[in-house]
Order: sequence, then structure tokens, then C-alpha cells
Amino acid sequence: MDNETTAPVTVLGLGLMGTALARAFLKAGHPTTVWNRTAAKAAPLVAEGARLAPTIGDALAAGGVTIVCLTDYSAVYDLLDADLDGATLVNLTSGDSAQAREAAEWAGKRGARYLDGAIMAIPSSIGTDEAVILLSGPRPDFDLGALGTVSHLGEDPGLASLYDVAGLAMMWSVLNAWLQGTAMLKTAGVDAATYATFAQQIAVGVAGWLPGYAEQVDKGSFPAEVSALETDARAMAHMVEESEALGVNAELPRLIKAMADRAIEAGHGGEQYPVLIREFEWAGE
Ligand code: FVH
Repeated sequence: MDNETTAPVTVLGLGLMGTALARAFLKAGHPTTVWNRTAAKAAPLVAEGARLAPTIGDALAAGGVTIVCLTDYSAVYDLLDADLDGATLVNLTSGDSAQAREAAEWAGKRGARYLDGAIMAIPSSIGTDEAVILLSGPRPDFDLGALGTVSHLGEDPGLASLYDVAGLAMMWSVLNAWLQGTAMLKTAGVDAATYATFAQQIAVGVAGWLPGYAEQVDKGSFPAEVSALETDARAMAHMVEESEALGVNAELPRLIKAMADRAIEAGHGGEQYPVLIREFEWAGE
């Protein structure tokens, strides 16, 4: 084993996720110290070779990187209201970007090096390549590869949380679109599994458009190379009318069309779909 693999780590918080993180470190050969408010939860990990820190002070003194994985940021502040001088904290507790930046400042004042992070995975996938772990803050000089696919996104500690919610927007939008189509097709006796195969093809196809569309957004120029927004809006009208006629929920189709209609009213009907970025940047009244 090389030095990086055997670097000591400490995990604070042994809920479902913290336990999975500690187990992945143990499996990869890291000397692993654990601490949990309810100490009994540490027993299985201790049986697997983890060292139980009797107090939070002992846990912080154990050396190496300290991973924090608690319910929320207020639990983090409650727990770490101590001298953190010399500690390296990686806070994988879920929160928003403002909370992450605030926690970075708070930890810095107490002498800790602080990275914020987001886990885009479920406990059972931790330790596999499928587990996506996002980090932001100072560039890490340690290796968390035992946990999954780890990416450092930049120095701004809020970035990991921002990517997290951006990823969730992607995930729930795709799932809602699929459920809309499923509800429509069910009225004709098509089951969800049959439509899922077709929906997957569409999702993969649309995902392939992203790099080209991103170029248009970054340039702020939206020539209609494939289809003009006003052409798309006519197809959207069919989607709304069909949903209403079938008696399925038409909220999502109406929202999609309303955004396009606003852009068309603002004079963008001859441009391509990504011109709608302006509708998303607009914060409302
Ligand atoms: N589980 C998942 O699939 C998701 C995936 C995406 C990211 N999340 C985030 O991970 C954080 C922890 O989630 P979790 O699933 O491990 O949550 P629980 O099993 O409920 O464990 C919570 C741990 O937090 C400890 N805790 C809570 N409050 C305090 C406090 N004031 N002081 C000290 N520890 C505290 C709790 O301790 P105990 O109840 O066992 O004594 C657990 O160790 C979370 O941010 C997810 O959004 C997981």
C-alpha cells in the first residue's frame, strides 16, 4: 500500500452516510478514527478495525483529514465549537452555497483548513466509481479516492453545493419529464417500462446537444441552426393540448410553454432554444 492509501482519516458522524464513508476508508486500508454522538453506532465499525475516539477532542487530535457528515450545518457548529487549530476539515454535510462559504469563514477563524463538499451518491455506492464526491475550497493535498470519484471544483467553498443543486435540478427535471410522458402514454395502455426504453433514447440524444447549446449560452448568441424557438413553441402547444385532452396533469407542459412564450414576446422567437437562459437568469418580481 502506498502512503496516500494509508493516510489516517477521521470520520465525525456515523449516520447512514458517515458509516458508509468510514467503511470505505477502512476497506481501502486507511487507519480510521470514528466518533459519533450516539457512540453505540460505532460498534460495527470498531469490529471492522476502526478506532473509536472517546471525545470529539480526541477525534480532532487523531491526525489526518477529518471528514464531517452530520444532519445539517447547525449540528456541525454545535459539534465543532472548539479550537480547530491545525485541523483539516472536509465537511460533506448537505447545505447551500451560502452555508458553505459561511462555514469556511467560521472554520478559518478557528485555525482550520476547510473544504466543503457534496455527496451525490447513496450509502451503498460509496467506495465505487459511481459515487460522485464534489469538493471545493483549498486544493486538497490528500486523497479521498477510497470514497468514489472525487472532483475538486475550485477555491470557492460554495461551488460543491452549487454543483450539487444544479445536478439535482437536472435529475428531477429529467424524472418529471419522464413521468409526464408516462402518464400520457398510460392513457393508451402503454406501461411505464415500455416507455422507459424510448424515454432513455430521447434523454441520451438531448444530453448530446448540451456542449453545442452551452457554447451558444457562453457566447450569448443563439442562431437557429436546428430549430427556431417559435417552431418549438408550436410543438409545446400540442404537448399542452394533448395533456389537457387526456385529462393528465398539464402543469409541467404549461410551464414549459409559458417560458418559451415570454421569450417569443420579448422578440426571441427566431432564435434557438438556449436563448431561454434569460428566463432562468431572471429572478422574478
Ligand atoms: N443518506 C444519503 O443517501 C444522503 C446522500 C446525499 C448526502 N446526504 C447527506 O449526508 C448527511 C448525513 O446523512 P445521513 O444519511 O448519514 O443522516 P443520518 O443517518 O440521519 O445521520 C445523521 C448524523 O448526524 C449526527 N448528528 C445530528 N445532529 C447532531 C448534533 N447536534 N451533534 C452531533 N451529531 C449530530 C447523528 O448523530 P446520532 O443521531 O447518531 O447521535 C448522525 O451521526 C446529511 O447532510 C445528508 O443530507 C446523505
